[in-house]
Parts: sequence; structure tokens; C-alpha cells
Amino acid sequence: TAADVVVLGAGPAGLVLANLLLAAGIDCVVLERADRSHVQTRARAGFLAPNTVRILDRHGLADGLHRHGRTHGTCEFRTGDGRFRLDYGSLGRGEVHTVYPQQNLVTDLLTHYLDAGGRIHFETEALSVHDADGARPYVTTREPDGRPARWDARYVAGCDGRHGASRRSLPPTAVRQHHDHGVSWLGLLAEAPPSLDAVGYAVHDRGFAGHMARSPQVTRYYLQYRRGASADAWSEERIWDELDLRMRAAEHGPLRRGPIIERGVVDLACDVIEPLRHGSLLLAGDAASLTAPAAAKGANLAVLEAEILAGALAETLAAGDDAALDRYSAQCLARIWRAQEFTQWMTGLLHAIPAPDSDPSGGSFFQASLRRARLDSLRTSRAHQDWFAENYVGV
Ligand code: RFL
Repeated sequence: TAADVVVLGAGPAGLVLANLLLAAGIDCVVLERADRSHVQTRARAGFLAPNTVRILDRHGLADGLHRHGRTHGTCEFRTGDGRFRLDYGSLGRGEVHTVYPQQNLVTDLLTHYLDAGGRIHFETEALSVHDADGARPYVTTREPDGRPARWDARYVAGCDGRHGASRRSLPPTAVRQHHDHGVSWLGLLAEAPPSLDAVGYAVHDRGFAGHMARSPQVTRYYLQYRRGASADAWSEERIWDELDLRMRAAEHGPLRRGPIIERGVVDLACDVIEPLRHGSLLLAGDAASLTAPAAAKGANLAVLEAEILAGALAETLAAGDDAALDRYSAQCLARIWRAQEFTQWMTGLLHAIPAPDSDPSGGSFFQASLRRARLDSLRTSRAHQDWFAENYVGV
């Protein structure tokens, strides 16, 4: 029950980190609260940025996504003034996304790690990180049989997401900057083929609706939703009718309906913990910063931070000097804040704020007019489109 690096959490951040540490010959172990099948089936992100693909390529972790992922470079905005398309793959830096469901990526990362001899303990919940201000931190856990245990470490990598033990164990010097965008989404997975060959963003007085392909059989939809409402409040028929209205199916073509196989409410909120290093405890991924899903940055930031952290830990453990770990926080925060800024912009572009259910006029008239002007600029200005493309695929 000891390792040089104890990694908390087997999401994209923890598993990329663990693979890289193992490849660098560093003694590490992953502790994961959930069981293996839960980790491998949790559907979330799907749009991988080109930089994420480059990182995974660099470390031999991209076979699955090259075999089964599909590149994607177009989005379509639907508004009351008509629709327009942005081929972002030929704008900005000319880069595209790779669509590959997060659970498939996690499965690949886990398989690779285990095949290489990596150690992971499922159904092992970290309760708290102790003595992070010293050189001998340890993690207390609840083991699969319910008994308490202790894991000693040199460093603890907090990759256990938004509700993990890392965040609960932060010292009072940690600053959490939080912003609530004030809107919520009903996130849906439909067992239905995509309805358009692009990401669809519908801006409507009834609220935002989004369409994102996941695979030839499964499509993700989002509906702006009343804050606090239960995910089950709407029937499947109501959901499809609402999607039809907001996506303006009557004008632009019908949506391909199918059973809703998963639904959940997401409040669009974000935060950043500063710094990312607290002595021997290092945060990465959602544990370090949450981004609202409007611009699909979360999983991409997680992979980026994991690579930087792996390099810093390898350098520190080899040299016995933690200058690289000292730089880790600032290196990541610059990227995190760029992602937050773009996400904030995107959230403002897509929504009537406040949520239209609480304000039947669909947000203040002034805000709605600004949003319209912003969309018009994006439709007509090549410079604005290049800026959008660069930020949309970038981390
Ligand atoms: P994860 O994936 O949440 O993994 C954390 C892991 O830690 C475990 N854990 C613990 N283990 C031990 N002890 C504890 N006390 C623990 N507490 C938690 C959990 O079981 C889990 O296995 O965090 P990580 O690795 O930082 O990765 C972050 C991403 O998962 C997240 O940012 C994205 O999914 C966000 N996101 C999206 N990101 C994108 O880049 N593109 C997208 O298209 C996109 N779509 C989304 C999203 C997130 C969504 N939800 C559910 C919030 C769509 C949705 C609906």
C-alpha cells in the first residue's frame, strides 16, 4: 500500500498520467472509486481537439481513436434569421476534431495501462489526502470490502474530478474561483443516427438546442432546461417536439428520432482552483478546473494537464529537485483560463440568459439583440470566423 505516485481517479486525466508515469519507469498506482464496468461505460465527452490527438499519438495511446474515430470540421448555427455553416476545419489553423466517445478512450487507456503491467484498484474510494505539505503524504481509503486503509506516497495526483477527495483535502490557502453561467441543459443520448452532418447549434427564444454526432447509431442532443427541474420531467415525445421546434426542423429538415437511452441535467457552471500544486498534492483535469460543456474543453484540458504533470513528476523524481513541479501550475493555468474565456463567450452566444422558462420574453431584449449581432458577425466576418475556429478546436 505504497507508491511513489498515488493517482486518484481513472478518468482521462488519471489514466493518461498513469500510462505516462509507467512508461517513464515511475512506481505508481491508481485508486478508483467506481468499478471497472462503470468507468468503461460512462458516456460524456466526444470531441477531441487536435492537440489531444497529438498528445495521445506521441505516447502510443491513439490506436483506437484512429481506427474508430471520425474527423469532424463543420458546425451549423440555426437562428431566427436562417442558418449558416462554418467549415472550421478550413478556417483558423485548418484543424479538425476527432469524434471518439470518452468511454472508448478511457477503455483504450485502461487496457493499455493494464497490458503494460500498471497497477489499479477499483472500488477503492479515497477519503482524504493527508500531510500534503510534507514529503510523506498519504491517502486514506475505503477498500472494496469496506475496510479503511492507508496508501503512502511521495506525490499524490488528484485526478478524481469535481467531487473527489483531492478537492476536499485542499488547504485553506487554495483559492476556488467560481462562476455560474445561470443556465442548465438536459443532456440526452438518443439511439438514433445523427440528423445532420455537422454539430448543430440552435439559438431560439425557447432556449438553446444542440446536436452532436457520437457514432453512426448514437447522437447527443442538448436542450436548455429549467434550473432545478428533474431530468425525467419531460416525456420522450415532449423532448423530440421541443428539439424539432428549436432546431427548426420544419424549415431545415426532420430530426431522426429514436429511444432516449440516457438523460441528465447539467448546470452550466465553471471554476478554477489556484494554484494546482499544494505541496505534494497536484491537481489535474476536472479536479483542477471545471468548464461548462458548451465548448467541449473539459476532457481535452484533462489530457493536456496529465501530459504536463507526467513530465514534471518524471523530472522531479529523477533530479530530486522540484522546479518542474513548481512550474506546473502556471503552465496549466494559462491554458485553463483561455478555455474558460472561450467557453464563457460560447455560452453567451448560445443562450437566452436568464433561462427562458423563468423569463417568458427569452432573456432581456438587450441581451437578445447583442446575441443576434454576435451571430451576424460570426456569419459575415472572415476574421471572426478564423478566431472562432482557432479557439473552438484549441486548448
Ligand atoms: P473524470 O472523468 O470525472 O474522472 C474522475 C474519476 O475519479 C473517480 N473518483 C474517485 N476515485 C477515487 N476516490 C474518490 N474519492 C473519487 N471521486 C471520484 C471517478 O469515479 C472518476 O472515474 O475526470 P477527469 O479525468 O478530470 O476528466 C474530465 C472529463 O471527464 C470532463 O471534463 C469531460 O467529460 C467534460 N465534458 C466534455 N469535455 C470535452 O472535452 N468535450 C465534450 O464534448 C464534453 N462533453 C462533458 C461533456 C461533461 C459532461 N458532464 C456529464 C458533466 C458532456 C457532459 C454531459
